[in-house]
Amino acid sequence: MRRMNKPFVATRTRRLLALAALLVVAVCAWLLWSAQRSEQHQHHEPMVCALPALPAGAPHTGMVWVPGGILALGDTVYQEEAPIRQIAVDGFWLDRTEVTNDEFSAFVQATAYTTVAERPVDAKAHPDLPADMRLPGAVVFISPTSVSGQGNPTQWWRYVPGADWRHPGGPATTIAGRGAFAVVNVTIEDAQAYARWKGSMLPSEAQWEWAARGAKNQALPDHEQPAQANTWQGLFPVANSAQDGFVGLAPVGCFAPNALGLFDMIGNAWELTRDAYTPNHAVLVSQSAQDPGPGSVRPSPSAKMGQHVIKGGSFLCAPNYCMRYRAGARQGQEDDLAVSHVGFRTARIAPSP
Ligand SMILES: [Ca+2]
Repeated sequence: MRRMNKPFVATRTRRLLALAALLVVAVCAWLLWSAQRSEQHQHHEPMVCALPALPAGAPHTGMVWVPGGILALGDTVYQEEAPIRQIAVDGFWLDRTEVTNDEFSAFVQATAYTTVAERPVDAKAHPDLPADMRLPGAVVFISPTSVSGQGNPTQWWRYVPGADWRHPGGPATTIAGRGAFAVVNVTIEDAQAYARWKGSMLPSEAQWEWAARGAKNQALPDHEQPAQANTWQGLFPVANSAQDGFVGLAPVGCFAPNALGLFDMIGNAWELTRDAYTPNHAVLVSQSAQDPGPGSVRPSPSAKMGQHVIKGGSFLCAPNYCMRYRAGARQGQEDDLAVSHVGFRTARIAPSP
C-alpha cells in the first residue's frame, strides 16, 4: 500500500504546489489590477484652470505688458543656444496664455480657415513621401511600452492621418471639453493667420525669451527641471509619473505665472515664434527694435529655410531627454508639419499701459 501511495502523494503535492503557485499569481495580478484601477480613479486631471482677473480697463484683452530691456539671448546646455548675445528688446504686449482651442475655434468660425494639417500634403514639395503621409494629418506623440535607445524618434512620433487641431490624437479623438487647453497641431502659417486676424503678430525669439525670463537679463543660474511647469517626470518616453498633475497637455494657466504674469511660458506646448530657425545664435535673424511688422519674417543668410524657432519646451521635456524646459532653449520646427506638442501665443506692438 505504502509503495503504491508514494506516487499518489507526490502527484498530490505537485498539484497542491501548482495550485498554490496559481493562487499566488492570481492574487498578484488582482493586486496589480486594483492598484492601477485605483490610481486611474485618483488621477483626475482638471479640464480648466481659473485665471486671475486682469486689471480693469486693460487695453489689450488677455495680454500683459512686457517692459523693454537688454536680453542675454541664449543658454549653455545645447549648441543651438550658443553663443549668448546681448540684444535690446523694446516693450511689447504678449498673450498671458497660450492660444486655446476655444480662441482658435472663434478664429476658424469667423474666417472659415482650414489649417495646414487639414489639407492634403503638397506632392510637389514632398515627392518621396509614402501615400499615407500625403493624407491630411499631423505628427502625434504615442508613448511606447519600450524603446531601443533614444536615437530614433519614430519610436514615439507617428504621422497620424486625420490628426489636426480638432482631433489632437487622431480622428477618434476630440477637443470636446478641452476648450481651455492650448491649441496644438498648428503650423507657422496657421499661427500667423490667427495672429493677423487678432491684429497681433507672433513674438520674435528675442521677445519670447525676454518675456519668459520675466524681463530679466540673465539666464537662471541652474538648469533644473522647473516645478511650476507641465513637463515630463520619469524616464522619457516610456515612464511618465505625471508628478506635476498632467500626463499630456494641460489647460492653460494651471501653474504659477512668472514675474510678469505670463503662464506656461515653459512647458505644456512648444510655442512658435516668427523667426526663421538658425542652427545657433552666431547670426541673428531679427530684433524687436527693428520689427518689420505683423506676421512678417526676416530671413537671414544662415536661416534654415522651411523651419521656424519654437520656444519653451513641452509636456514631453524630461531630464533624460530634451532638457528644453528653459527660456534660452530653442528648436527648429518644420513649417509644413503640424505636431501634437506645438502651439503658440501672440504679441502686439502698442504703447505701454
Ligand atoms: Ca506633465
